[in-house]
Amino acid sequence: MKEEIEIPTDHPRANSLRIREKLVMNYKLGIVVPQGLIAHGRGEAFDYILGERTIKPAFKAITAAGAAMLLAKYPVISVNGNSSALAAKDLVKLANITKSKIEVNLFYRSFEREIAIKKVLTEAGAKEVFGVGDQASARIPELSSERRKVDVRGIYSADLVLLSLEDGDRTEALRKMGKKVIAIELNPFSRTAQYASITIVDNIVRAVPLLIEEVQRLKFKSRKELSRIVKRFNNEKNLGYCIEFIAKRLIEIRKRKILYPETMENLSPWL
Ligand code: PTJ
Repeated sequence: MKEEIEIPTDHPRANSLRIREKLVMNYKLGIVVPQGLIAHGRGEAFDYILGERTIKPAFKAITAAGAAMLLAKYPVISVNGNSSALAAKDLVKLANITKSKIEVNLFYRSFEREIAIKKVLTEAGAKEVFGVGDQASARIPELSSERRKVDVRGIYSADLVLLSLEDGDRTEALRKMGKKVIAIELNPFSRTAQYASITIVDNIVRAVPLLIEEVQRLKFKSRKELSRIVKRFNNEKNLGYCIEFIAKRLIEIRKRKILYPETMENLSPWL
């Protein structure tokens, strides 16, 4: 499917507009729900404040996430409409290098969407996709949304779940089941961000490629060293740094009327 409009390459917000086009196209294909477009808008607002770049605390979380995925016995990557539209290829690549399973898990569940998302993931190279139709017959306890439906061979049995663009209830419920949760979430105030074991406050389109690079680097480390990396990481503290970064950036913008990333150098050490 073609983009609605040709986005001028020299447009200052070309990248952001291209991402929007991707979501709109995927909405038309029945992969993204209309609510997903609204959710993206919330993410965009946070990304705008962050300066549309990966900040230092996100890099720290990515290192911890890479180590945790390599240490996990049964890692599963949970995919929904937005994440498959924005990062299917990279998520499949990440699954391959971390030996993770991939499962479709939707808030607005319908069989048609499950099949459409499975197709996207299969075309992106996934050999096996869990959580479609009757396969999602297991239940996450104490969760009433459609997200409670999981695959017994996937999320239900996982010791670690990587999820993104999500509502907080399931993260909390998965933690109660004793699972480690890695969340990719632009909003550090969200319940997902607060409940996850490791929160990567970054745009999924930047975070997953960086996570792949980090896993490639970390895979030569010993399990002892990987455990040390995970133990040293403190999610609450790291979220605090993200919030401090946002506060400083807002004050900086207010004081100097700056808006653009090239003027953000003075915000180090957070960048
Ligand atoms: O495909 P479904 O049926 O599972 O539905 C997916 C949506 C996204 C509609 C559903 O999970 C939902 O309603 O999510 P929320 O509660 O709106 O939360 C989405 C979160 O994703 C928000 O807190 C945003 O900040 C965040 N977000 C949006 N875009 C991005 C993002 N985080 C990282 N990268 C993004 N590109």
